[in-house]
Amino acid sequence: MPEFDTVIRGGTIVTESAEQLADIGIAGGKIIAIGTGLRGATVIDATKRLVMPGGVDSHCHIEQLRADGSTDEESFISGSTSALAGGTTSVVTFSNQFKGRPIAPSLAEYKARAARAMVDYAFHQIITDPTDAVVHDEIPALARAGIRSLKVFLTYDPLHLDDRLYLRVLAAARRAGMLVTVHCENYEAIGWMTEALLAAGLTTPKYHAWSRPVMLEREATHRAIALAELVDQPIQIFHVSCAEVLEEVTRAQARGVKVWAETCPQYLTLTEADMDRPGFEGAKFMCSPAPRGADAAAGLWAQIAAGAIWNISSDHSGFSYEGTRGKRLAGEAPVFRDVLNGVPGLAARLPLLFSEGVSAGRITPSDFVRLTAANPARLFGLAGKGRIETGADADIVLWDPEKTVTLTNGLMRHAIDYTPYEGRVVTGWPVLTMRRGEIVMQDGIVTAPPGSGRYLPVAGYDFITPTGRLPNGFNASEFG
Ligand code: DUC
Ligand code: ZN
Ligand code: ZN
Repeated sequence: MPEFDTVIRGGTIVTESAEQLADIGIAGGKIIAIGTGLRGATVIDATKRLVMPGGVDSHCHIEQLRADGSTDEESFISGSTSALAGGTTSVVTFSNQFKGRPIAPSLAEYKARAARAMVDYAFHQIITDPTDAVVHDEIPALARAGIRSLKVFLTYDPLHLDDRLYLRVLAAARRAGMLVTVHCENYEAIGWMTEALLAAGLTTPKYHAWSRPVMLEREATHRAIALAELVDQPIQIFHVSCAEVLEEVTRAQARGVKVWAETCPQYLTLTEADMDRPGFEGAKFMCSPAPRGADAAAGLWAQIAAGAIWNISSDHSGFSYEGTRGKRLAGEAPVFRDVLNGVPGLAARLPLLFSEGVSAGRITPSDFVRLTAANPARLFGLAGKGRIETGADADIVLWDPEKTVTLTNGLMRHAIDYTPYEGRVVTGWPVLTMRRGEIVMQDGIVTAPPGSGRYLPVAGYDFITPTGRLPNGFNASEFG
């Protein structure tokens, strides 16, 4: 008699702390046992494979709503296909608030769209307009509905918040028991630099990086942390682009501030030189913060090895190169100011990190699991995700650590017409993805039906409890 629905037999199980040659017994979509000689109705041979938790991508823009009623090109179906093809089983995506409008209607529409997903999903709520109604009624209602993370932008028209508005969001998050994630760049300085560059006739994608150099990200990161410290509100700094910015985070951590840093594969693999390709092609590599100089990746890898980066997400934000919905939304070859920022990376995230990290000897397989699955699940309160242990969801990826693949856009399985990683050779590849005990991708073929993903409501969790250390002991968030 089989003991389990499925047994994954004979692979090397990788957790964030250990590697172990063992079988996994799965029933009812959960991991029930880890041991040897397990018997299952279905047996998956994992000989010579690494058996790792399905990836948790805690920062990806999928089918994000735009103010004019349209959406980003990546749908929940294409985005899920791309994620599963790349070994990712859970995502956190972005519900948007539009200035002058309440949150509830756009969140309801976004939830309806997300119901077609094939990955499991939670939401961050972007806050662009923290009115009294938003901070006192809508944000607490979000927490009750299972949304426990807010995203704010310190730059970008029309999203950015000034310091006082940012403080209002921090205070509301503290009252509601939420995490705040922050896009850190200095709005005013970028605006001023952009005007100067355009006035000088410097308009091509290369100058995107010139308009927002490292010190503007570093300054905003410092400010974001200082204000979070004023309120005693835990935050995550999103998409840290280089080690100089990370220093602001590690100095604050040494003071006991609850702040975590995320980086993304684009900052480990692309550089500002990519935006200097002929014609408009540099637009394919434009994201914010901008990819930095040639030595930035080495600095980040050293910090990753030292444990200073909490997790690595894709910041998947796909805009096609051709056509009129993506990079050319504002014209055939618009000035850099008018090009949509973002690069697609849902499917490429794990293979790039495995190859550049594990295969290149910079991190261990356990580090890889911690950065791409366990830590994001822990930080965003995704219960049962990102871990191979009894009781956890059976979200599992079988990895062939030897397989060499040349990345092409076709392999990315997204709706975007290019990948910034075209032609890059990686070593290590996901060959089977299981989501809650079901095989949803095998050898590149994605079989999950639309709508089979589940919403992951997040309950209150201790990891993001404030420290209790307030300047002068005065809790301004109770009054502001
Ligand atoms: N920067 C963001 O902050 N989000 C989406 C893409 C980008 O480049
Ligand atoms: Zn951002
Ligand atoms: Zn983003």
